[in-house]
Amino acid sequence: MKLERVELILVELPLVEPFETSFGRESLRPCVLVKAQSDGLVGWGECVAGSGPWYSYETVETAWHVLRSFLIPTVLGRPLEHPETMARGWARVRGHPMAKAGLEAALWDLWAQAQGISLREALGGVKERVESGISLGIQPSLEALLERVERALARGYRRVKLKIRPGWDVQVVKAVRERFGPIPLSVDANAAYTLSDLDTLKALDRFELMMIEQPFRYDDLVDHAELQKQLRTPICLDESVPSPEAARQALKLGSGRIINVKPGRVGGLAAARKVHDLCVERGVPVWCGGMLETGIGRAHNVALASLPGFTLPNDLSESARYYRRDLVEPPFVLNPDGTLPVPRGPGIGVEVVEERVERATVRREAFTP
Ligand code: SMG
Ligand code: MG
Repeated sequence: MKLERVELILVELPLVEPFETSFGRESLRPCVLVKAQSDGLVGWGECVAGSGPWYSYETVETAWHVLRSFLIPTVLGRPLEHPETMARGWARVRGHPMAKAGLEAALWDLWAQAQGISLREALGGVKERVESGISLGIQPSLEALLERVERALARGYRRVKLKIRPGWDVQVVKAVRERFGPIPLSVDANAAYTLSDLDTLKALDRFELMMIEQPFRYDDLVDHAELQKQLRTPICLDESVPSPEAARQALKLGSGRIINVKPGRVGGLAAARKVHDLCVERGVPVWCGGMLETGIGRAHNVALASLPGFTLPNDLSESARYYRRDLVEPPFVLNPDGTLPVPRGPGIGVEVVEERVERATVRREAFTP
């Protein structure tokens, strides 16, 4: 069995509603899909790089370039082996974790199918359902936010995360606490603060939040460690952990007490599992983050979140919260207990509806040996 063909497909999908964070507002989600073929099987991956270098330096265009020029050529025409073995081919490529994760994801799907097992089994996952949380973007008004929190709770989400930035923080959290009481609540700053905002962060410390996610710079570990010493609330690192090695350093420095695991940010599912294993060893809880994935990336993330160390609710919401018509069937629908089912079929366990992919496609390019 050889890897016969890899195709890159740039799709654009309108979000059900715009998503606003401290670094910007997004209404149309572009993403690069990776379709890998071998011996009659098709594996799918999703690259989570966005339209601009805001969340990280990667973009749709840098990912496309790195995939086509440096990553795909290292695996094309080779015998299909375990994704970790295949990934050794691009080990010398520095950075670009989202590009790597997109291709590796397609190989995981393909390889699991070739073994006749689910991605969950391939990764060593144990859970049949994973806890679902919701991340609520910055809203035009407090009323709009309160209404969304109410809807999320009624729908059964097990944790609500609020995006914050200077000017949309303490008062917002206070209002949510006053209206909804002791619900599982967290905040995510996407790197919008510095040590000079200590007063604000200390004010947030009084609201019994489950965590404060990524308050400081995307590449900082030192100031986060300083801050963690001064707060009761656990700091959760997201952007600051671009690899398993960075996770190890962050835990050594005490830069946070929780890690948000995103395969795209750390270079793939194998690297994500390494972060998980390291955290389990050290008694640090992890949860799976989200990048507004379509059902393809979501299926990979749900399988990852079935590993035993994912003990906190994940940023894995149901399909309908993001897209009117997801790219997969069946779409992800929340169970009444606020969990998402982990698909049991071979590979990612959901069917990619090619006709919907086609309709969302902006550009595609196929590679053969
Ligand atoms: O997929 O539900 C989701 C979004 C979760 O808030 C979310 N992600 O920093 O954790 C984060 C943000 C990054 C999103 S940028 C597109
Ligand atoms: Mg985050």
